[in-house]
Amino acid sequence: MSENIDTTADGCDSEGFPLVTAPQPDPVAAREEFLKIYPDKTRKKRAKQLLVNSDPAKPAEIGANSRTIPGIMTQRGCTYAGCRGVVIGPMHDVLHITHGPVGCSFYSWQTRRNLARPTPGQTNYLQYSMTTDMMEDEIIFGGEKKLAAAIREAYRIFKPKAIAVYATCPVGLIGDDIHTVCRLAKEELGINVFGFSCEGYKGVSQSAGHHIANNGVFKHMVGLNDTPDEGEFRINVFGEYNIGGDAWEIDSLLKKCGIHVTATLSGDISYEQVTKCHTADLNVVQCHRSINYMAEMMETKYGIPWIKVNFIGGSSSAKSLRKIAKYFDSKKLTDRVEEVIAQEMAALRPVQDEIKARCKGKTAALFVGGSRAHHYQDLFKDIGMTTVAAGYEFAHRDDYEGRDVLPSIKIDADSRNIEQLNVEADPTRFRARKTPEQDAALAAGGFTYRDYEGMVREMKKGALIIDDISHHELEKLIEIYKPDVIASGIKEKFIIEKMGIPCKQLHSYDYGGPYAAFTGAANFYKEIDRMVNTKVWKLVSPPWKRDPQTPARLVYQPKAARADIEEAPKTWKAPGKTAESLKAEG
Ligand code: CFM
Repeated sequence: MSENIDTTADGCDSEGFPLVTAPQPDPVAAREEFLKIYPDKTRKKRAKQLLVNSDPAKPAEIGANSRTIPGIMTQRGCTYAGCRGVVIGPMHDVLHITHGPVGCSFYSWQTRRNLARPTPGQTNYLQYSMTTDMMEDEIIFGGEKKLAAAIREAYRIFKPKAIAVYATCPVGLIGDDIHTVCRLAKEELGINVFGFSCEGYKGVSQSAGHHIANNGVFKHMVGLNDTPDEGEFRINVFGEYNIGGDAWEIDSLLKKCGIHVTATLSGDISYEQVTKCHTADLNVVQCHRSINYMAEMMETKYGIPWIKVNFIGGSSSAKSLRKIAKYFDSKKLTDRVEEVIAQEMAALRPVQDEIKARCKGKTAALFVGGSRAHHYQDLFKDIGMTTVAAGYEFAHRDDYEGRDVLPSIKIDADSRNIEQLNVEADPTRFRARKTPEQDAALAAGGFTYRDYEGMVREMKKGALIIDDISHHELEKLIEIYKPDVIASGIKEKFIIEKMGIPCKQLHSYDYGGPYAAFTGAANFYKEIDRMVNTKVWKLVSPPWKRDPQTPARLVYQPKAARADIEEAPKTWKAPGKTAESLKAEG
């Protein structure tokens, strides 16, 4: 089989990683430099989360999915964000009601760019931000009545097929029983109404919200409609949320190959599609972190196996298509997949070659969520760039080290807080998709199920792996490594740019995308080419260089080194304010 993206021929080392042009720092010394500022206890904890990839074949144990130390500026979000915002939020005809103060709803509304384009006749509620708008009264006397009224009102106006209710922090604190309210509303209205106890504080990050969302979708939606879609080679695409239109790219690629997608969870998906997704014959998992729970539960209950795929990057997309074809073991599908890969690569290769000539030898660092920091490394590699440092915000050890470490992951109090559903095979609907003989033949051909090997194995020896990176570490990384581009989120984007490095926002893509599949890969190459080959970032002069007294420079430093900035708060004045007016304001 021909390899479509040639990363080993020009400018690569013996392991196939692109050669880096600029001299690179010693990662062990860099790590020491990152850590030395911290007080002892903090340093001890951060040391477990900040590793040098000394042996990619045997990933070292990383401290992941643990609480962020107070005082550290983290990129993380909350449990509510992971549940309402990430996993269920993109379902376009489920009406989502946030039970809480108005801010939680407003700030979880649409900024993630999970796009939807419902077919005629379907509804799209994504442009609405619905909340019970809890006020002091409800916090003191309880918010259940207001929630029941909100559900009735929403039903009267919109007549949705399903309403999902999300609990925010105060709801958990005052003890509103949202599940009873939902059950009564379901009986009264005759539609599906269900709630999620996804209070922001429930877990150490949004990761807990993913798990809570998976449980709720599995309990309340999956399996309600047993009518399978027509179409051959039926699969579900899991962990793809259609940011900037990615799911549409993947859909149309699969369609060209003759593969039918029953449901994408949850990018641009309807309620109906979720209810029948248990009728498909294979689950392919893109974002392992957010949806591995669902893949596992569906395999246990309905017998649908799952495999890991990655449609980010040209070579990764080709590999994923071939893996799906191998599973279905059909000559027709295999031939079609090869034809499509050949066509897509014929269009992508000239773009890739042209851009690679300008980008090769450059470096990138990625700090994103729970899967992109890994997947997007393939796109950089496609154009001859090397990832010198990467890390997730909230992923678990298996996303770094591979699923074989799962049995050794310690369950701590924070993880125990999240319900683990007890799932069994469905007495009538469990159907093994392959016979033991077929599975044995697949295994003999090198095919593996449930096969996420994690980020570390695919990174270069000596690269830095940093979990839940802090702002201090990010600044140090820029100072020491000077990567050509950093892919991360909105919270640190402007710090990075002010330090003279272009930043590709990989959560909502700024206003770009799609980046998935072959067409998306071309979009990404072009954008990175523009970013790393412009001089504009080198011309930026950040405020703290013009005025070293700027309070933004007030980082923690050992006392002796702090003398020069100690004076800053006394001399700095807010713009337009005098010392007198500040005094008057107290
Ligand atoms: Fe999965 Fe995501 Fe991600 Fe994620 Fe996210 Fe996202 Fe992300 Mo932002 S589900 S883990 S919680 S791929 S919203 S679409 S970009 S942090 S890397």
